[in-house]
Amino acid sequence: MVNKKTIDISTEFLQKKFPETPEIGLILGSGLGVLADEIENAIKIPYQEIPEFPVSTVEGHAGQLVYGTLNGKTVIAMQGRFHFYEGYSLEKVTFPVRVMKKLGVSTLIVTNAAGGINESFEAGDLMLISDHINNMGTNPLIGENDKDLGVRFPDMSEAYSKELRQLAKSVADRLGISIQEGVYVGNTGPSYETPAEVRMLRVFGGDAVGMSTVPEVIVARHSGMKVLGISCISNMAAGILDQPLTHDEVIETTENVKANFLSFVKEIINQL
Ligand code: 6GU
Repeated sequence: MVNKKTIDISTEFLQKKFPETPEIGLILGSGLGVLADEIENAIKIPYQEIPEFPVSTVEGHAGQLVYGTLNGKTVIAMQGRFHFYEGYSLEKVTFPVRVMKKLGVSTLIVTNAAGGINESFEAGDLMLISDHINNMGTNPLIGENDKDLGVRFPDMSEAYSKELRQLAKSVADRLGISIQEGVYVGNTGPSYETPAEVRMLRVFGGDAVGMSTVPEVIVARHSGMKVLGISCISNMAAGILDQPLTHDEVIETTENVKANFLSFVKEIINQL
């Protein structure tokens, strides 16, 4: 179970640094961290400086929180997230979401790079997440439930807000950006799927597959936040095209859709 005290300690540390309550939280996926560079009057806080935040076990920087304004709204963004495949428990993976909630965030925009399962998709597409399949074999809420954080058995029938999806679709229309919509499958990684696994996930109803997002969204819903999810289809999943998957391709594609992604998310925030 999450220790409320640790949430409070991180939150109080951050509140002292922030002049106002952030209303919108952003989790930025692989290659999509550039959105945080657009935040005005930014206050940047490396994760390792935040007491009780998960510590990076690998060398290099795990990432940072970026607080400030985006289109007039007060936001807090995670530039870099914690992944299950890195060895963090799901409690640690989702800890920043608990802190965002405690800070006052009511709407969470979650982004990721994902592999396309739906054969009508192509690399470079943006996909609104309509729903997800938790294929991680575990759940961040396992353990004793703290009633102050949410109910024991949270409803997941509208994990991704219908209202926010409608708003996102009207924004895409207006900007002339074409978007897909579909079901995101959360796998643990770090190996990519085999072609047989991709066929199985397609039969299961998946449209895209990645290694994140599902735990964070479960915790966001447990804590009563509204969620909008956006996947950048960085590549087609294994076995669809006759080519191997590389992380370089993931980064290269996100580089190419950056401009669309930025204007899309910024305009959604403007409309919130
Ligand atoms: Cl093909 N699979 C998974 N699990 N994650 C990905 C991906 C594929 N492409 C980008 N991220």
